Amino acid sequence: MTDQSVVVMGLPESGKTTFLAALWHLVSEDEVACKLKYVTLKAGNVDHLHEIASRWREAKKQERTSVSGDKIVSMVLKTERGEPQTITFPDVAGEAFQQMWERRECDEAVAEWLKAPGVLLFVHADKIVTPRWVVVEKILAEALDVERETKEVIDWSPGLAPTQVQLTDLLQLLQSAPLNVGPRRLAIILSAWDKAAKLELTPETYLAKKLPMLSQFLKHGLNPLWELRVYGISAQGGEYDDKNSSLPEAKRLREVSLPSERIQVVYANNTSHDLTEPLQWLLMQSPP
Ligand SMILES: Nc1nc2c(ncn2[C@@H]2O[C@H](COP(=O)(O)OP(=O)(O)OP(=O)(O)O)[C@@H](O)[C@H]2O)c(=O)[nH]1
Ligand SMILES: [Mg+2]
Repeated sequence: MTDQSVVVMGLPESGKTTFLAALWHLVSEDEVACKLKYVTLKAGNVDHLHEIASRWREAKKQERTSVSGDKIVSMVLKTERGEPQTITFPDVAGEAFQQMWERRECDEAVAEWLKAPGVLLFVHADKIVTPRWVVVEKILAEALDVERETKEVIDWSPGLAPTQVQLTDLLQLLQSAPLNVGPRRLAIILSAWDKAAKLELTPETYLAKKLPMLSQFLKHGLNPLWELRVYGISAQGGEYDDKNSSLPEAKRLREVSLPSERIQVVYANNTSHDLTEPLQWLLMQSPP
């Protein structure tokens, strides 16, 4: 058996825990065809997985992962050729990654995880903070005939930086000492893809349109030993209920007879329900 680590990265509320919840349901219930099959679960994380998967099945949003509450999730999955692989992923709070950008700090435990050869980088497709241009805002305000708020001056802080700036910096940190470990596979996951799908773009084109600087960095600034794929993933299939809401969409999703069929995974022009597809790619040996 080979042991592999996959690190799940992403700014706060980028869809990391929801992905793990849906993955656990998918592999443990075996309702649809998947590239990797469930064999067994390693100790230490069972309660967390059951809890998040149960929320997922009930079409309820996940709780925010607390900074002190990172959970290590470790499961044995089998490839199509029958080879078992232990895959370990930490369910880390997004604040840990934001802190790397804002304060140039990182816990030792998180730094160790960040040396994994397989990286899943989550970006919530519908919560991208874009750069704001004063000139454009002025033109828009005039066109809409609304008064612009100009009285309050807000000091700049790193947390206000656009999503693509923060993510490009995180990737640069992974390519610099002490985290530069040589060849890696990077899967960028555009989560909540149900929100983006109406534009009918491939995930790669969506990324280039919505996060152009990150897209250019991926083309020209990535370590040449790294390999990249961009996925669009809807781990929920639509909007789930939170504490205060009871949405018709969540009700519709609860009524899908096989819950695994809520999941949508898009790579280039192919669509499936198989969340293990990016994992299988991350675990594959690169050609020599
Ligand atoms: N519409 C839609 N929303 C999603 C999907 N996946 C995640 N979300 C929403 O995205 C938000 C964040 O999801 P989480 O899985 O909690 O994100 P996280 O990255 O674990 O967040 P932290 O624990 O704060 O770091 C929640 O409101 C989810 O309901 C999806 O497939 N579709
Ligand atoms: Mg979380």
